[in-house]
Amino acid sequence: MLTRRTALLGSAIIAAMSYFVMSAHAEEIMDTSGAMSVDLSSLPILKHKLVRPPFVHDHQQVVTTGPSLVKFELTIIEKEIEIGYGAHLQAMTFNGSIPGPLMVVHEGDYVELTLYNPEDNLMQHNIDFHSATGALGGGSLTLVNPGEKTVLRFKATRPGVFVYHCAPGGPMIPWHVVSGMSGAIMVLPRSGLKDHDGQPISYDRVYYIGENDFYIPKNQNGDFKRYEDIGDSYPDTLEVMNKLIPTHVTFNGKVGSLTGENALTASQGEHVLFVHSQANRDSRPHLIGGHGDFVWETGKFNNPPQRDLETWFIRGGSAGAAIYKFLQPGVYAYVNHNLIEAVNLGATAHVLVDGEWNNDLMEQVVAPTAYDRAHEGKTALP
Ligand SMILES: [Cu+2]
Repeated sequence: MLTRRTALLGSAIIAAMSYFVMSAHAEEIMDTSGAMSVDLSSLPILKHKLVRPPFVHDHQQVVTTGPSLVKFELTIIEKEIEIGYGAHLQAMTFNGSIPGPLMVVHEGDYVELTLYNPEDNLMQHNIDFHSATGALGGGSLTLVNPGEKTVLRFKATRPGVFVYHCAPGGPMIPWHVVSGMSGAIMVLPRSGLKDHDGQPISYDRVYYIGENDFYIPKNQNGDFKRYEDIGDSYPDTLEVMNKLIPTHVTFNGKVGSLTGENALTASQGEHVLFVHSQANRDSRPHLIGGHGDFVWETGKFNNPPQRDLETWFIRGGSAGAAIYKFLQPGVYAYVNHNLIEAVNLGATAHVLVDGEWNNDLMEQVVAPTAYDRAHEGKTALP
């Protein structure tokens, strides 16, 4: 029987070993000490305070200036989070939210991230930006022990929406990711988004939906188990993870985090940009009652958007973006259209849209009512 102490020790050893394997190679092939220094002192500096998803910090869609140095800060927080259906996750998070916040910059900007790993955390962490070039996306330059911070700068050379996630080496990587350590960055073209014909398009609102698959162990009675801390949860969680059957598939870290009182809102006629990331597993967003007017399924804005989609595909390890102009008022469900995952495992959001109903697009011609049984079955095929 594993005690908390041995579990912790075990995972610390695994973390140390996998880091050793990775860093031994990294040191052989990647010596950054002799590299030419880059003078960015003439660049304007932008500092953005990150906000909790589904919301996104204020930003311009189009910029007419040259590149900026854009500074962000992330603090890694390990804590227990109730994720729904009576389950608690020993979570590892960027800034305390699942997913971590969406960062927005423009193509050509320099992104400077200060990453804090507070002293009361138990684990080593780092960050791999899929939008960055080299050094495992920054992962091999940002490994921080509890009590340490690090600063990474990279140039955002490719426009699009990209995942970032923790990747501290070996078996720690999937565990940290399915414990909540992922988020996304949006690198906008400097001249803004373009439609299929290269014409400018903009959005009135943006929401960031991070999808997660969670693997919460159960006891012999089928009840979800709770753990003292992150290390305590590791051995059982690994066993569930390796079977690849999630107990939860959620948007924004919790069943119901974007429904009911937490539903997204929009107004008829508004163009809403949905950024959807999944760092670990495939997904298939669908807006029930609406469409994807312009969809960058792979999330990369140098490719023309697809139009009029009903459902789009988010590959595990990527983020996608979709713009929809809401044409009717009402409640829309934004789901992962694996409906078992949407309805039974949690991957559902709601969008409440105000406005005036348009009978030209849809009308209830006859409300549900009893009918003359004599006509029953007349339309059935032979
Ligand atoms: Cu981590």
